[in-house]
Amino acid sequence: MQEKKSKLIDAVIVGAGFAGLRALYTLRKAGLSCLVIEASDEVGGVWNYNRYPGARCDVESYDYSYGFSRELENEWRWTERYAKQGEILEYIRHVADRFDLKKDISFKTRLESAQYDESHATWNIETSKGDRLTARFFIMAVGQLSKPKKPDIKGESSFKGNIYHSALWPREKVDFTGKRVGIIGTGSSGVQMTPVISDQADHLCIFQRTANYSIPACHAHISDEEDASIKADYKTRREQARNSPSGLGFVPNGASALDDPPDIREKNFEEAWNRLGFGFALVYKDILLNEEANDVAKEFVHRKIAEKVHDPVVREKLTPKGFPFGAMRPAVDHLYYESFNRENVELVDIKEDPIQEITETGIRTENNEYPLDIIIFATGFDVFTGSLLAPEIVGRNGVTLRERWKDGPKNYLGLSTVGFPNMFIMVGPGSPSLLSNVLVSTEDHADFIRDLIVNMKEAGMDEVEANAEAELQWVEHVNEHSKKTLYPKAASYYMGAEVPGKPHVFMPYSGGVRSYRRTLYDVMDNDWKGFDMH
Ligand code: N01
Repeated sequence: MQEKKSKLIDAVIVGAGFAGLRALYTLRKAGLSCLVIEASDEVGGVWNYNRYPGARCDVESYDYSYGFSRELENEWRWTERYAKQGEILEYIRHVADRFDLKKDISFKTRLESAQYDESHATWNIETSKGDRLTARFFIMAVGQLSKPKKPDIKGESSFKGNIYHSALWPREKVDFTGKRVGIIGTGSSGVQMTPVISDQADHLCIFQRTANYSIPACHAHISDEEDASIKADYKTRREQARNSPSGLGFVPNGASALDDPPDIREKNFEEAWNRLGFGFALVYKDILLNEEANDVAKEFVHRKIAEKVHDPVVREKLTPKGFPFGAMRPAVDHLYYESFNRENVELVDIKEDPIQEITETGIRTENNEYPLDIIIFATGFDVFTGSLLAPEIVGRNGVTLRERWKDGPKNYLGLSTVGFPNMFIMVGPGSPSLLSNVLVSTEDHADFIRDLIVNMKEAGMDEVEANAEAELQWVEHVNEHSKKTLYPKAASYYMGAEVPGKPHVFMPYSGGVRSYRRTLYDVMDNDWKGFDMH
């Protein structure tokens, strides 16, 4: 990759994950010169970093993939219903090679700062390599789960064993044989790695602060017949996903959980539990909207946990309390609850017995000591805004994005922020983002940004920026819509609760990908309403 200095580039895109690559493909095809800057030496974003044992996607492979190329769809052969991290990374590498994307990616290059130059309507961008780039458009495709979060626990540096974070997992294999392992955190990452590590380790301690819900993944290999049958009508499947609220590839049930008699409801729950993974939460239209409907789903799930976990004390601790089912993102697991029936697995409730320090030989809680050889932080991320606010992004009049968003993210459609012309954010706060199949959201955003830029160029405009009133209304709409759901009833990352001191506002748009896309089309059809162009 040749260093590109001072030459005016049409679009600098930050991040070579699914979103950045799709933006690169799409904008390049529209005739724009593009450069992607990527901190790693690899494409893949989160799928490049989260290499922990058991890492998989909980959206079905055929839906968690790009829909822009029929040839790509037909030639790629998924092997499992829910792909493992390695297979997804192979897929992204394949896409990058197939469409010759790497020639426009500068690897091992981190964004340091971006400053808007009002006199030229361009962005001046500085990278960790010392490059100074000038771009007409600046696109942040940095992902929502890309700034790992690790608690500051006293004594960590004294630990004689190895410490890992789920999202910064080494490329070489970690051997757990004969080891005493501790996992801190029971979100999706902790839940996925628990059964795999418990198979290998001598002893595994799970340090749980909040019990969350988990739904069985129902893994399955894809037969040649199934692959052929999906590919024969892939278009319909894609349309179904695009037109469902979550962007997942199945038809949601339009009925209320309260309308069906208990025996029918039980049958529907049972079928969904054994087939749909994350889609279980959508088996009735109101599970995530109405507390009463949620309670019946919750009761079913609590029964399932009880059937799986033998020890009554452990069962009680693993049963979530105090928030609606699905209000915090549930995990999708393979034999998570069952792991706690193993002799070598121990659950430590750190709400009851908080961690005091990491010692040379393990973890000391208020009442106990746990000798360990390996400690794993599965403690998640500074979600939604972490990676957007890490670099110094300076808009009009020297105002930084950090200052502009100090009370929470403010933007129009999740895409554009007042005071930051010609800058776009992909799949971030204010858009369906993590409340959707992010591949559907990614493609919607890439296409919308392309259409907007092409339109601007045709109209001879230099600058585009969210209009202050449209931004205000959108932020209000995102907040108001969240109140129709049960999401705000849990202290989760949807609410900014994962990082102490972070503004408590609802981050993603909860209206679903279909209605969101309709809004995008409406904006396009009405002369890009809500955007000011100069
Ligand atoms: O992170 P999390 P994750 N002391 O934030 C605990 C996606 N994903 O990496 O709830 C002790 O969910 C924290 O406890 P609490 C998916 O969107 C997808 O697991 O804050 N514990 C929680 O238990 C997912 O939602 C896939 O009380 C601390 C855990 O750490 C998102 O990534 C796979 C703590 C963090 O859970 C994030 O998942 C993996 C502290 N100081 C991830 N701080 C699939 O596609 C935090 N915790 C399947």
